[in-house]
Amino acid sequence: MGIQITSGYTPFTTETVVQFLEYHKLLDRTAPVHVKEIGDGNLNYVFHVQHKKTGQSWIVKQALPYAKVVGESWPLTLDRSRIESEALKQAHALVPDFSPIVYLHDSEKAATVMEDLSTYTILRKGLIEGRIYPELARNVGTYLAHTLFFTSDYGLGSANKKELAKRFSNPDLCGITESLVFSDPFYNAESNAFTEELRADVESLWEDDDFLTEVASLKHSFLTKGEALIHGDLHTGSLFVTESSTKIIDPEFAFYGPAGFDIGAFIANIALSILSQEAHRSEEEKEGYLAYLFGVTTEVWNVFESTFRSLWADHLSEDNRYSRGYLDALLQSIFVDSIGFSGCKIIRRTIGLAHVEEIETITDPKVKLAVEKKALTLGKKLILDRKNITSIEQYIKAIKEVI
Ligand code: SR1
Ligand code: MG
Repeated sequence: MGIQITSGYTPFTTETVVQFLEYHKLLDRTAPVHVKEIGDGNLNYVFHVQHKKTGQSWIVKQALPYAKVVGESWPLTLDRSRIESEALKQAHALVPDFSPIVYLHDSEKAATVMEDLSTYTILRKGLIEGRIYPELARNVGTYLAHTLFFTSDYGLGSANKKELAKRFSNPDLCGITESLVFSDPFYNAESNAFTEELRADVESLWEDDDFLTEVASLKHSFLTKGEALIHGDLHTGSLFVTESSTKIIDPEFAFYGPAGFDIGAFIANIALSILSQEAHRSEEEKEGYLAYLFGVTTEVWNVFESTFRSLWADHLSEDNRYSRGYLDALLQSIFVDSIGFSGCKIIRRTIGLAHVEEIETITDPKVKLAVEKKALTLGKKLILDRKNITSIEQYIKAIKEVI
C-alpha cells in the first residue's frame, strides 16, 4: 500500500509536504530530503524540497485560506491555487521558455508542484543590486504579446475565448486588486500605510475630483474589459531571472481583464525601480543603470507591439477576419490603458497596503520621502495625461520630468 495522507485541507508543515510528494509518487519514501519554507510573498506557503542524494528538487506552493500579509481576518478562496496552476499551464503552452513547468496540482490541498527555479533571482532583488539582464525586455515583451494575443478574441476566436474564460472567474483576487489598486489608495482607507510626512500630498490627491474621476474610469476598465487572460499581478516580484532566462511566476490573480493591466504593472514596477535608484546606486553608477532601466521600458513595449502585430497578421481568428483594420486602434487603446494602470500601480505601492522593497529599504528618511513624493507626482501625471502620452518615448519623458 502506498503512503497515506490526511484527507481534506490542512496547511503543510516541512514534514507533511514531503509526505504529500511521496503520496503523489514524486519522491521515494526512503529518500533523505532537505525541506525549507521559502515563501516571502503576501499570500502563500512556498516549500523548497530537495532530494539530498540526486539533487532533484521541487517547489510546492500551497494557498492559505487567508491573506498571509494581513492574517486570518482576511479570508481568501483556496480556488486561487487551481487558477494559478491552470494559468501557468496555459502560459507554458504558449510560451514554454518563459513559464515554469507544473508537475501537478492537488485541489484538495490547494497545492501545486512545479519546477524549482531557486537558481534564479527574483527580478526586484536583482534590480536593487543593480544587475543587468540583457534578455529581460525582449522576453517579457514576447511573453506579453503571445499570452495576450492568443487568449484574446482575436487569437482564439470568440467562442473558444468564452469557454476558456469560464475557468478563470477569480472574484476574491480581483476584489483584492479592486480594493488595493483602484479604491483604498484614493480615500482615507484603514488599509493604507504611508509616512505622516506624505499626508499633505496624499490628501491633495484625495481632494482632486478630476483626478479621482480618471481613477474611476481606469477601475471601470479593470472591472469590465475582458480582453485577454491576464497574469493580473505582473510586478517585478513575479519574475524569476538569470542573465539569459526569464520565467514569469505567480499568476494567482489571473482572470479575463484588460491587456494593458499586465503591461502597466510591469512598466510601473520598473518605474519604481528607476525612482529608487537614487538610494541604491552611487552617482557614477546611476546614469548607466537608469539608461538600462529606461531601455527595458522602451524595449518591452516595442517588442510587445511588433510581436503582437505579427501574430495578428499571421493568426487572426477566422471570425474576426473583418476586424483586420482595427489593429492600430486596439494597440493604441492597450497603450493608453497601460499608462493609466501604471500610474495606479505606482500610487498603490506608495500609499496602499503593500509597498515595494526598493523603496522600503531606503534607510535615509529624507531620501525615502523624496522618492515617495516623486512616485505620487508621476502616478498622478500618468493617470491624468495618459491619453496625451502617445508613445513609449513620451512615457519615458514623463518619468524623466519627475526624477
Ligand atoms: C493582500 S495581497 C497584497 C498584494 O500582494 C500581491 O502581490 C498583490 O499585488 C496584492 O495586491
Ligand atoms: Mg504574487
